[in-house]
Amino acid sequence: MKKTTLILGACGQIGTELTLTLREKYGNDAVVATDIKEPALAELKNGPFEILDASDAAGLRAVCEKYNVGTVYHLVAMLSATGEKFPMKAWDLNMQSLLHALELAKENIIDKIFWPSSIAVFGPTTPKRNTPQQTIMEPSTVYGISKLAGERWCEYYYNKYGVDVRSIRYPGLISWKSQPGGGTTDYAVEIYYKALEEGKYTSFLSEHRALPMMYMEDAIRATIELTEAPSDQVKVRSSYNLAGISFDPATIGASIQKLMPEFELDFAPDFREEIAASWPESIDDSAAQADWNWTPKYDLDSMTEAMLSNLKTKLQLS
Ligand code: AKB
Repeated sequence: MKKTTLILGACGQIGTELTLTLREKYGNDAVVATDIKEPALAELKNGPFEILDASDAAGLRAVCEKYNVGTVYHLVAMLSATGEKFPMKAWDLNMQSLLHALELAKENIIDKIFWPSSIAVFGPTTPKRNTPQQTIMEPSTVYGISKLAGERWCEYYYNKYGVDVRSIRYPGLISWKSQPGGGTTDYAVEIYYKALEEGKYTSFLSEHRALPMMYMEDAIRATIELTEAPSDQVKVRSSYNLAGISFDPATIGASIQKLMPEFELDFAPDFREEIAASWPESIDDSAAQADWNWTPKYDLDSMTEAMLSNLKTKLQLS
């Protein structure tokens, strides 16, 4: 039986698009989608789909054996804002599910793991601009602490057991096919929905709170490029910095106003402002560029154009 690819968290913001892209590339049956819940998007059932709680070690092992899984894309996590409300749940989910996958790779039940880290591994003491690959890392959120611990585990399993694990520190991801949930960077998706539906938006981050961001199409391409790169090119086994676009709420608002001059934006920062204030404003990803030739395609205005036109069709607005 040919090896298959397994997606954990296939109904989430990244999982949805990654599943669709990999199935287009390799065929529906080659990609097994799993999630703790049934998919809202019927297309995710065009290939094998299993209900799976990624923190259930026995369930994960059974699915890997049933489908002869080679590569696992592990996309299950509780994000920064929700993690602050449920710290122990976030820690348990984020750590257990990763360790179960690493153990399966150590036992050679699976061959390779992609696991996402985040800009949340950085904290208030990290240099804010052009944040280097290696720098001070003192995250102040439970999510960030779990991602930093996860990075250390990934590198440990690679060094000790030769587990082929690959990872990216995702910036905030902006997409139209599926929505994010529970993150601090989610405002940059909501703003496009509200612009089209209501012509105005109140940002939960302040006007000049800049963060590293990326359009989903670039993030999916980076994820697949890194996971499929020859092993000797993957020199960082904790997690790679990845840069796309850096902007603040006022600047994304101005980008929308170029196409929708009547769009109104105001600001009412809430608890997520403090989380965002602890993160970098921009990222140095020269290691990803040098090791596996990473280059983003989208800038802010091309992303705005793509988001508004795709969402208009999706929301059936004229
Ligand atoms: C979040 O806001 O929590 C995530 C992230 C930056 O990892 N989008």
